[in-house]
Amino acid sequence: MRIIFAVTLMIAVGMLTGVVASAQTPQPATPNSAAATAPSEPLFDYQEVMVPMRDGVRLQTVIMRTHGIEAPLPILLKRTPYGVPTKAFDKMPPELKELAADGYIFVIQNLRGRFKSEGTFTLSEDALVEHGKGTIETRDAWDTIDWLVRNVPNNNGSVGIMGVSYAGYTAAATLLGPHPALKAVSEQAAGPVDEWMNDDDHRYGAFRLSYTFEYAVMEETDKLANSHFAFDQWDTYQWYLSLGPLSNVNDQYVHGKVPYWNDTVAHPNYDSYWKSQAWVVELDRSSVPNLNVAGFWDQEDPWGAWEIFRRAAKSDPDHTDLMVAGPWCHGCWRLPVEDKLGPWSLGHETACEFRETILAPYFAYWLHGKG
Ligand code: PG9
Repeated sequence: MRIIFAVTLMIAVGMLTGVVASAQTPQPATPNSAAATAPSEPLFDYQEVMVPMRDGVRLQTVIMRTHGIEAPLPILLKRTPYGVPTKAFDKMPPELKELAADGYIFVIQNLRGRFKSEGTFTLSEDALVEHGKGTIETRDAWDTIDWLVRNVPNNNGSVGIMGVSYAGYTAAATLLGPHPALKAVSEQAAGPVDEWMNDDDHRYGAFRLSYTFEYAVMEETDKLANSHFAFDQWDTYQWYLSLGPLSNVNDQYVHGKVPYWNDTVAHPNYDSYWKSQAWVVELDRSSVPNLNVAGFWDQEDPWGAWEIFRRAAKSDPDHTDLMVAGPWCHGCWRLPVEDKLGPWSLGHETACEFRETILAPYFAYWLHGKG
């Protein structure tokens, strides 16, 4: 482990109150002045496009350029199964504030088979490894980046990819076959990397029933939504206790319609089904600068991030395999402020500090050439 920024953090809360604000932040209207009636400037220019992949499948993609910056800007991509914004953000999302101040073309894309993206989404096949070529997400990211640098007006030719959890996995999967324009990756709470060994659905093979069932239902019952299973009682622990054998999930509730659930219960052991999806075993070098982020208190993906870091460190001559870990739950460094663990004060703000002093400078360096 070459470089670890253990984020037990450095700057006092008081010093953080003046966090960088976007130059585009709308000013409060002044009563009885022209400004009171003039429409405020948008934060972003918005466009939705369908980006073609090499097999003809087109992916729903939103492009949001920081408004009001004329210079060519880098592209910062996120690839997600959870949906894309239907219009430009009219308030700055806290997790983008520090980045947006530098100016980016933010691109958010639905994975194949999710929402308006064409093709089929299956939780397992999307992580299937093709030796030497990565996963389907390695390939779709490559095609997307290729299209973006050729077609998005006024981009500077440099692309970054960033995301948390599933979008952390899709970011990390680019390390297995990066497009030449991809200059920086930040995979965050990135998992799973080996779904039977650890992360979301198992702990060394011990099955996490409620998480696996509810997540598979969420992603695989409706293409156009993140669905939540309709429990008929408040106490879901009791619901699971009363369920009886696992076969009752299909017999009584989802009737074989959730592929990932069917596959998971059909493969209780570490067999070729799981091994063929353990994409991280293909990772043996830091192919692109990568800022890996993990939370010490992440109950979903506590392992994948570290495993990616460990494997990428096998060949890292330029010291670009970086790790940040902090006192965070799953993705909690995106919160507006994070100075507590549950009810307990940590005595220190950690989320803005991470974004302002580590994340934004990292992308500014690799994509804007600043710093
Ligand atoms: N931990 C979630 C997940 C990632 C990948 C596969 C399955 C689940 C997530 O929060 O996105």
